[in-house]
Amino acid sequence: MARRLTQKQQRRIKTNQQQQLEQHDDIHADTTGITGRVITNFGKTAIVEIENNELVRCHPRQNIEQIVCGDNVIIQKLENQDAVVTAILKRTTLLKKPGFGGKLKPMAANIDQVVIVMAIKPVPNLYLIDRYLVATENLQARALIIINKTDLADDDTDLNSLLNEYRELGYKVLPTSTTDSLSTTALKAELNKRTSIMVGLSGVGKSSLINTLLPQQDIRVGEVSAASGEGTHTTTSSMLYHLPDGGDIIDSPGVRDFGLWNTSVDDVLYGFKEIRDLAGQCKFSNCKHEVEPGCVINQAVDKGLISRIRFNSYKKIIQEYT
Ligand SMILES: Nc1nc2c(ncn2[C@@H]2O[C@H](COP(=O)(O)OP(=O)(O)OP(=O)(O)O)[C@@H](O)[C@H]2O)c(=O)[nH]1
Ligand SMILES: [Mg+2]
Ligand SMILES: [Zn+2]
Repeated sequence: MARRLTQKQQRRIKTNQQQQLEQHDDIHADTTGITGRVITNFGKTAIVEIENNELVRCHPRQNIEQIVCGDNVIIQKLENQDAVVTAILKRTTLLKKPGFGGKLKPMAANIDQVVIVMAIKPVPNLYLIDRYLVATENLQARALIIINKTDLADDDTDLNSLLNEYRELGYKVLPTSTTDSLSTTALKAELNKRTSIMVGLSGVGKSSLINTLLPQQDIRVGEVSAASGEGTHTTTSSMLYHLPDGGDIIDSPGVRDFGLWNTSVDDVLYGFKEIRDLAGQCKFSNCKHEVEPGCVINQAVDKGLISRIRFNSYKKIIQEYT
């Protein structure tokens, strides 16, 4: 349950926020110092990588906005104490996730690819994939869909129809298993030259997959306990790793949703590329694609040109998130 703040606390937070806004310009103007990239952050501490792969323990200057994994920052080293992050450089993208009370909080920055990881068992949830895709499209990042744990597939698993559903839309879909090195080599090729983030429910194998790509690092990998279905060594904070063949990958804690709070109907439409491509052709320019006559989207669904499952996801996201 969200923590309730007293009126006094609320007033103090308001004043603090006001002060932060006023000082904001100063922070960004202060760009003397050493440039680095945030590898991880926990509480009030960040680990920043500077030149020669040196890792520096830092604290953000008090008036600075929340820094996140993947941020490019300016730091100042101090004698006999932790360094200070004095500025955040302009971000190309900022991925957010809901924090306590449903308020969005930043999760990772400067991402150009979102790797959506599903496990083949239990059956991948297409509605969840569609929600991740809407957030990814709106982030202007590339989406890569991974169906992991293919070694667990049995005769009933219809892997191909799953793969094709999204391949037909133009998304790259890779089946993987940590026991199949060909599949992880294919994954490695997709991560090259990009900053990617792994997202997906807890226990689908995000950390395990990253582990297969790194020479020595031992990321803690969770055993999904049969009783609770919860991961026990679950990843608790996002962490950026360099891949030996190029590219950076951010491991993130399992999240059910990101970036879909305060979403507009237009954002949701933008998230479904096959629907957005047709939307301008409806008879009425303000068509909501519900029961209007001359709705090209509904016609395309009836003709099988747009998948009914995807159209249902579209309607459900609008209902739940806008
Ligand atoms: N059979 C099989 N098990 C796998 C595979 N990948 C991961 N696992 C197992 O799945 C469990 C969860 O793996 P993790 O890598 O911790 O999952 P995660 O997605 O990082 O989970 P969180 O950090 O909680 O978000 C572990 O017991 C892994 O050994 C796979 O390809 N096949
Ligand atoms: Mg993990
Ligand atoms: Zn329409």
